[in-house]
Amino acid sequence: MATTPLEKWVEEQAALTKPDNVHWCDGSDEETRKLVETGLKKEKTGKHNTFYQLNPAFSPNSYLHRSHPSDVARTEHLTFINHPSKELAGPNNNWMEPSKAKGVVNKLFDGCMVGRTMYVMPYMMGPADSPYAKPCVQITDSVYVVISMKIMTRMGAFALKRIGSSDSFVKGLHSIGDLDPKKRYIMHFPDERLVMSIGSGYGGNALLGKKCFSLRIASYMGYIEGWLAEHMIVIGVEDPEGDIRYFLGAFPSACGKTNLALLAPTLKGYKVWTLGDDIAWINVGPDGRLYAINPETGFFCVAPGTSEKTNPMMIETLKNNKFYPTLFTNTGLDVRNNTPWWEGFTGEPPAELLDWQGDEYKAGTGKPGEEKPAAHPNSRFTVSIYNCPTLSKEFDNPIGVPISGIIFGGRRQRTVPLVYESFDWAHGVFLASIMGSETTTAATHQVGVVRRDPMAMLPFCGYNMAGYFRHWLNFRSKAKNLPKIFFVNWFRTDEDGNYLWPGFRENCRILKWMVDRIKKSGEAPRGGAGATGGRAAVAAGSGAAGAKETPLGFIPDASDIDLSGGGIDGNKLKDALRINRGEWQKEIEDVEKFYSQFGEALPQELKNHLEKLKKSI
Ligand code: OXD
Ligand code: MN
Repeated sequence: MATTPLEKWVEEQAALTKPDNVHWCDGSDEETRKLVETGLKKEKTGKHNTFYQLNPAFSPNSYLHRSHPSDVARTEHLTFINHPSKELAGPNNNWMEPSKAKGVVNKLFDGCMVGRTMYVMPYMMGPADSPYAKPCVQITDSVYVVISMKIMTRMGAFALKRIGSSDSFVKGLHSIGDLDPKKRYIMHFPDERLVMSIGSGYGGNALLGKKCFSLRIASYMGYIEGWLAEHMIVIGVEDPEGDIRYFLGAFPSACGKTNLALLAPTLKGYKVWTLGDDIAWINVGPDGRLYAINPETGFFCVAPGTSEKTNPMMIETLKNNKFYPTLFTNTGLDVRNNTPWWEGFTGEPPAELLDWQGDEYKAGTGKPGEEKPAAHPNSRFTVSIYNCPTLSKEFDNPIGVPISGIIFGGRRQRTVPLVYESFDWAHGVFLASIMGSETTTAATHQVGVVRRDPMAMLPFCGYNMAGYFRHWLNFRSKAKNLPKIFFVNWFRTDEDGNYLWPGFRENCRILKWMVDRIKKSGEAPRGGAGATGGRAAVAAGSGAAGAKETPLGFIPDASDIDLSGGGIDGNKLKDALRINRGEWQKEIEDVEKFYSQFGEALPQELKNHLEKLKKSI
């Protein structure tokens, strides 16, 4: 007999989905071990085993998972934000009237767990003792999802304790259903703090603490409550004096976000400390500055391209498996070594290789449409952040870290300079609102076309983006000593399509320029001796941290970037820093089209900035 709102909710979901058993997860290591064992045997629900044990000499406690071939990425066209009004969902979201949406999914949930076990997972997003953390409960019928959530969140009885007899917890109901894409929906009900997801086991669709709650629902909660939930990495950059400044970084999927979060700098004396690679919750802290926590405890990363060269710290993270299982999803399998393999991991494919569907690997012809990768381009690994050798000692700090800089980036071959800095907060919000990026495979849409992706939040903002932009602008009066706002594009190419900037570990040189800009403006690092108050006017040009004023903001000269010991071509760097005015005229037309969807709701201040940019370009 249910006595608390939580028990009552679980009872109702069990009555709807009709599982054979209900298992309340305690989040213990013993439970994890038993569930992995279950996954190593055949589950009744799928053709494949859930997990295949990989070579412990490569990474202890690691498993390969092969998904249904149609279930390999987020499905944005089946993702809905069901506010009572369409206006509140905005042109940036799919919308259904809430009771209609419930009708659609309730039919699919009805009896979907017959013959299966229902797992009830109490978990926290954020450190359990953080005032900014949120208690949640997700129900699922997938062992893969339970193990993934165990890696990605803080799961256990402490979440139950925090919920107690209250009704204030975030609810997630998930079933893989029959994995039929025609019966797949990811439905969000922001008013009820509820997500209902059926028909997919893919991370972004099925780990409901991640994109669904920590971005879509949480961004709306932040709008109401005065904070921000953002698609951002959190890092600390340590300089040779040992001072650490914290940055946030927003990039659309597969733009090098994780590589930046675990950067191993090539510049002597610099270190990057990792706090998060995907999501940041940002609050105004006790001293009025912005503070960020990462609500997650793991990485869910694109595997292809990850190597000793591109991300040595991530390779160490994968091999350094101490606490939790590590999952590899839809990678290839090196049969002789029983290790995962993906394009870009090592030079040549191994001699005996299975592709991501478990078939013998046969290289394609290489013609467009006929490439046959061994690993799915959106294959992933799920690994605990506590394995990370560069994990910041502030990671579990309940109030998070004070933010000195925010970096926005995208993938643009021709248009966007390598780095620039906004004139001020509002100008930075404007520039972030017009961000665009060439698309990748993390969501199922066409690859390689530019899509506008403000703050890298287009697929994740749980309400009308016009209101979201206004919310960002309002931090001017809510917070003190706002961070500087920077923009980067690691992907600028020459006429022949060759990259102009080496990227990866060399990106530390751009971070150094940012740190110098912050230092020059008079901000002290955390715990540093200098004043944290009023920012001195930033002189343009000349010397360390130099920059010149351009229509886009402050842009460094090639000579302002520290190229010591790197063998980096200064002429190419010059090209990478150039504003391509012809491209920007096209860009502005595209932005005008994007802005027009928001009509009158779009803040006038942003329209003014666009007019100004148009004139000066
Ligand atoms: C992700 C994404 O999975 O942004 O992080 O798609
Ligand atoms: Mn992401």
